[in-house]
Amino acid sequence: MPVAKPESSDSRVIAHVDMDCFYVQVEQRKQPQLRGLPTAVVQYNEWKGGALIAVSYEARKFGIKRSMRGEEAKEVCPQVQLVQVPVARGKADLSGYRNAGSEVVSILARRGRCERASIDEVYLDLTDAAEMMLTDNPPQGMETIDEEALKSHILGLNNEDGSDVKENVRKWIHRHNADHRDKLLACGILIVAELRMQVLKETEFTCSAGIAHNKMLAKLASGMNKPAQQTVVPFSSVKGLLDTLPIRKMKQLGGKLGISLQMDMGVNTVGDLLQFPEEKLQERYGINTGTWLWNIARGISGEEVEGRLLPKSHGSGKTFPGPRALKTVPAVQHWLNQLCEELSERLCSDLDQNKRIAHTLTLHARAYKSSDSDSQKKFPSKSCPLRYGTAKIQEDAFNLFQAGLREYIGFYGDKTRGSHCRGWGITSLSVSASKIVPIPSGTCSIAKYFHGQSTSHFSSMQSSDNLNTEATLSLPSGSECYSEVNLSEPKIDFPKEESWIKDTVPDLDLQEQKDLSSTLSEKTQDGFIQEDISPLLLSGCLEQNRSKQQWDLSKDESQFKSEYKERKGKRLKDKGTYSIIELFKSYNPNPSGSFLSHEYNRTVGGTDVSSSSYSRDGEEGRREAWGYNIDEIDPSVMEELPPEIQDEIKAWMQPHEQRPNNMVKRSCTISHYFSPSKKS
Ligand code: DCP
Repeated sequence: MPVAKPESSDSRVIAHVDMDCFYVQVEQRKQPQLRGLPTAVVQYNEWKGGALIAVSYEARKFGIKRSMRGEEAKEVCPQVQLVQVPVARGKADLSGYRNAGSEVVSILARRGRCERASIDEVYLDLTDAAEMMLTDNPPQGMETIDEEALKSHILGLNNEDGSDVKENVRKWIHRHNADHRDKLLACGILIVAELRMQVLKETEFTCSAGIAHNKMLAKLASGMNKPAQQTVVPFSSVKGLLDTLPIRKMKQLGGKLGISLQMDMGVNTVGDLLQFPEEKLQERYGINTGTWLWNIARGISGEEVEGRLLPKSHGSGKTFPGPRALKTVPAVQHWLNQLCEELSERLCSDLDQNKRIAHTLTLHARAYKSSDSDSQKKFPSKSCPLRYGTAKIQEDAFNLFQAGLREYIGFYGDKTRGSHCRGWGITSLSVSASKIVPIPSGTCSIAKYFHGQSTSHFSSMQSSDNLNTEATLSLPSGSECYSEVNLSEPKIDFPKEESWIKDTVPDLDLQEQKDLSSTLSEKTQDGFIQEDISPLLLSGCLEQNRSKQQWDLSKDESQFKSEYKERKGKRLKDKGTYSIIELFKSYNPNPSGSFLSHEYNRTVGGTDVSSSSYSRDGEEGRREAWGYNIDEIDPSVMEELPPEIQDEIKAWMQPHEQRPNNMVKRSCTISHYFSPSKKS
């Protein structure tokens, strides 16, 4: 948790903008006849009319809530309009909502640093815009104040009975004797009101906002008055707001920490925290958390608005509640393939539109064992380096699932080997791609080449040879009795099927460490070394075939550790090459996933296409076949390439007669980087 910088935070102007009943608004824009009617968006699902995931404010007046099912909503309000979430690949398709969110973000980002926090939430740092307004056209001197700004709720403003609320707001904004902080907030009020009106004009969506001196307070405020309103927290009102605020309402205190504060420390409101000295909180919860708690009690938060318009990760998931739980490996694979296909599409468009690449693929699942006392055991999440291409993502995700399932079923699975009853069920599956970074600027020309060929090449790689059978899971074959598992037992819950990955995406650096330590400390029961070790470990090991089969399974722990150190050292040494190596590795179309394949080691003169292309005559042909001109390589890219590739490119750029003889042979390396290799 960030440690605050109290001295600077008072003079910032931060807004949190949250769309109102967002999915409903998106559907109402598509079907304008629904505007003004009690409407709810329902998750694709036939059971009891599906789960409500967004409810219009008109419907809320009838008591309709998000936790209800469609049929319940109809009972409460027969005229409620239920709209189904669009469906693609047998699951909810959220792309329309995501795109609508992007439309809003592009408008909000016009006045300051903008951080997209979720599918319908944005933080804005408007400090510079407010300072500028204060200099050029201060609100105190404005003759007229925009009507929308006058509708603001200013916490602490005395709106006694009978007083004209808008007039009070106007006076507050016009105050000449206000301190600098309040003057800045007054500018924030005008800027945010204007932005919200712009959003309405351009997208037809309404939103609500909180305006304060930091993110924490702005977020608290934005939910206070909805829909289509804005709430302001002047510095002088912070204490009053926090004194009575239930501790669990604070972001990050809804979970275990909040419970501990209540149970162990008797803290029920944020204000209750004020009684504890910082040292005491640090003693109990550690230095950082202790300081953070001490700060939030005083409304202090140094968390910066990150300039991020794009999501931190992409995810695709689906739940399979109750009787719909997946009970066979092929059923899981079927759904994983659907999810991976969607994920792959999104990764491609992110690459295409934003020039970003993702590095880590993670599989999450929820599962149950029907006849196991250890029913609390969670299905382990697994990660591995992400390789681009639908077939590869599908293959890797399936491998991650298999590894997770083995760990999950443990000895139980072994015991039932050969029997008909396996007794597990998967109630939710999701795949996500994280560690998304922009392609280093110098690599754009190369990326363009890869991207140009990627779609067709990768889509043609849909293979059936990656369909591992249950035998590889050490499970009995046949799936008949899976359906016999008693499914009345598992708890049926209906979380949303797909969700925007909010700030809950785990800190991957920490995750990597955890993954690594678990890899070092355990060799899985089946002798399969997990691939959810640090992706950096794998990327640092360029010569190492990533294919699991090629890991030396007999390695003991110390060998493994020393190898890790060695690879890590290499990675650090090759730091500058990391990003582009990752990029190339991701695009490496070799089905084995090997960076330096068998094919690469063949000498020139072999009959395979790639090696024959290194003859001088073949060189032009290869250039043509790639559709990529080597001369177009941005020189700045060179520094990022591994030394052997740099040598090779330099040699290519030299006049032919100056090339050292061995260069022809060495050019195999670059061919492997750049060429779409044959399927072996
Ligand atoms: N959403 C979802 N499943 C949930 C919660 C939300 O699919 N369990 C989707 C539908 C919502 C959107 O995310 O429209 C935004 O969620 P919010 O929590 O911001 O709620 P709304 O925007 O619907 O309503 P509000 O006006 O209360 O913010």
